[in-house]
Amino acid sequence: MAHVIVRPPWHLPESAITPESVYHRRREFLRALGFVGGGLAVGLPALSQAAPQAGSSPKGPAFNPGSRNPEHNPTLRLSDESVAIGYNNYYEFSTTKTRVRELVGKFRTDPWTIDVGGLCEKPMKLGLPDLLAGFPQEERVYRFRCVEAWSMVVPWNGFPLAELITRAKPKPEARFVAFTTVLRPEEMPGIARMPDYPWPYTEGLRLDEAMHPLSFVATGIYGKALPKQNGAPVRLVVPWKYGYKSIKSIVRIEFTSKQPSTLWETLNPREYPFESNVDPQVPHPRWSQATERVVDTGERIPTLYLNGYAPLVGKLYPNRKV
Ligand SMILES: Nc1nc2c(c(=O)[nH]1)N[C@H]1C(S)=C(S)[C@@H](COP(=O)(O)O)O[C@H]1N2
Ligand SMILES: [Mo]
Repeated sequence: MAHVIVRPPWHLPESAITPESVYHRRREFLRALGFVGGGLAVGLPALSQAAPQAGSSPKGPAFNPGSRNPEHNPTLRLSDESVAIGYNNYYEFSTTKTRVRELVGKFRTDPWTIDVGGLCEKPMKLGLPDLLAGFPQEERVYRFRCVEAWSMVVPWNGFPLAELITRAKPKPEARFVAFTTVLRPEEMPGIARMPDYPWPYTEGLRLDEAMHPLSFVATGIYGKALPKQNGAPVRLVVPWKYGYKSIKSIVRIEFTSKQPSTLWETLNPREYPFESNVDPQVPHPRWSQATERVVDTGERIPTLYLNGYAPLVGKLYPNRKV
């Protein structure tokens, strides 16, 4: 009962928050986000100078972006980097997307350790250098679809989650993988504002979903180490599921036999069920999922089943009911 008392402004469709007209021109959109001051008409290069990032990249081992894997969406137009790193859902800091990067200053992301354990033969503790040097790095362009009905196209740097899982050697009883975000209320001002949330942020996948070659461990974005607001130093990216499955700033990966609980499913299982595949035919209880707003252009486009990844991952869901 504790977790349903608060009714914060979570997960409203974008159209409910901001008038459509704001999105019709990019410059106006960026102004709405606070990227443009004083009504000056400035171009994008000037914009990024005008908006230095409070959430800069973490210090630490040399970041290696790898080279772009041409198999993934080679023809998609990338979203503006300034939007991807300035329009963030990270509730540990703020529920206001444009505020997150202003509030990450105290968050320490170096040193960092991921504890891999549970039902596996080779539990491990992995530091960021282990992740950067111990796995084959590459860049992948992925569609990214938030449950709130907006989307981006983002180049992530990192490696397939399957590489890490294989190394941990899950036991035969392992059927799920549970992920946990770091819990540091002293550095994360949003936590105290939402005391009824079941922190830390948790997420999970079936083991076969986690082993799918599309499931990605990201340490970078746009060829640079992840900014704190995007989940530094390491996060998950599951491009065929709603964005909240792509958990940020991971400290624990655990193999389990039972389906793990997740923050969003605990808060509201009807709206945020464990599976949470992108599906235009399954509306959110409070809004349609048939279309999505491309965040940087304002264009509205149809949403694709499994976010366009059905040819690759559709066979994981033979019993889809629509
Ligand atoms: N720990 C944590 N991970 C999180 C979230 C969060 O609030 N906390 N928000 C999720 C949601 S709703 C989305 S849409 C994406 C946003 O990722 P981005 O800010 O890099 O675009 O992160 C996901 N991962
Ligand atoms: Mo989201």
